[in-house]
Amino acid sequence: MEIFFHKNQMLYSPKNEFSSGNQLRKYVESPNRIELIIEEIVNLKRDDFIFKQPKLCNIEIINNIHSTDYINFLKEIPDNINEVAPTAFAFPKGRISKDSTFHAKMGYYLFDPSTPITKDVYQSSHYSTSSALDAVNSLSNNNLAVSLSRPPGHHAMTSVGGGYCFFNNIAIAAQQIVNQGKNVTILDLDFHHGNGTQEIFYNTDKVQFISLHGDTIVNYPFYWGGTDEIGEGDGKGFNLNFPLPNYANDEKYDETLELALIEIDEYNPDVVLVSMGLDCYFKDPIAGMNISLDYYTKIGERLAKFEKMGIILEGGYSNDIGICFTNVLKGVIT
Ligand code: SP5
Ligand code: ZN
Repeated sequence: MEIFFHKNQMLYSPKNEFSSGNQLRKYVESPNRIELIIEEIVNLKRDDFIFKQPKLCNIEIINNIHSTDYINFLKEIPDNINEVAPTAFAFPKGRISKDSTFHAKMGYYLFDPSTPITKDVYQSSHYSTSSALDAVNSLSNNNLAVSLSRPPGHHAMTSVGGGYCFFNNIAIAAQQIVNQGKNVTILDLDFHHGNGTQEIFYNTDKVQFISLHGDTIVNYPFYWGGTDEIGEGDGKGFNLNFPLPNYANDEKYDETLELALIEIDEYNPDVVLVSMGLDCYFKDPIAGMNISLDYYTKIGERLAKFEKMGIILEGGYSNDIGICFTNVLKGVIT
């Protein structure tokens, strides 16, 4: 099994974020998350787990999903920007000009202030996406692939980033498979609803999107993630949300996961891509579910039946993220 990751994904390392109102707090989506995961993978001492560096992908591939002006916004960070976040938003709708200030552009291209902009955001995001793409491309020769994508991706929409996400890594990778005439299921197991992935594939039947998440009436990202969001047009019936009650335990989660897996069997995709967040873990500092370390192995066991699968990292912020992640891998492999 090949595990994709590039050291330039570590460059993006903001100090603070605005969160839950007006409090400034430490940015939890840190490069250390990847270090913890790599450390645990190395500890497994399996010579069939091979780390690979992705090659930087062509921007046209990202442009299949994200608009040119959004990509350029992230690419053209002014030299004097150190670490800034938007505080005024183009809500409910607005306009932007090439002469707008950078502050104004941030409020147009980001949907929340927890996504700080630094000079490294583009470079790290480009490599994060490249890792996901190369992992998914490796599925033509292998049945299983892993991408340690960071920054994560599932909150990023076509033309707006948010929730620590800039490029929607899994969506960009899924689109590559669709372009080969195949169908994909994206199973999103991050604690937070994958609103970006949902938006991107809302009108297509080529990608089935299934998300299990903390109920968004009371949890981030708040405005999406209900059971009534089922897709539109050709996509109707191919978007499935499974909101879970706060502090749902292993048993409740497993019951719901089984329902989701039945839906995937019915859809019968060529490839399954998993948005693997580890923030349902009971010790996660920002989320609110009650999943145990052992249950992460069980999740892996449940996923093991898929013939072609790519596991793409999303969130997960506890110091046990490495153990959570390798427990999933152990479950998939055995
Ligand atoms: C990829 C991903 O997991 N993104 C998550 C982004 C969540 N951002 C805002 C979280 C605010 C949570 N506030 C919780 C306070 C806990 N005491
Ligand atoms: Zn999350």
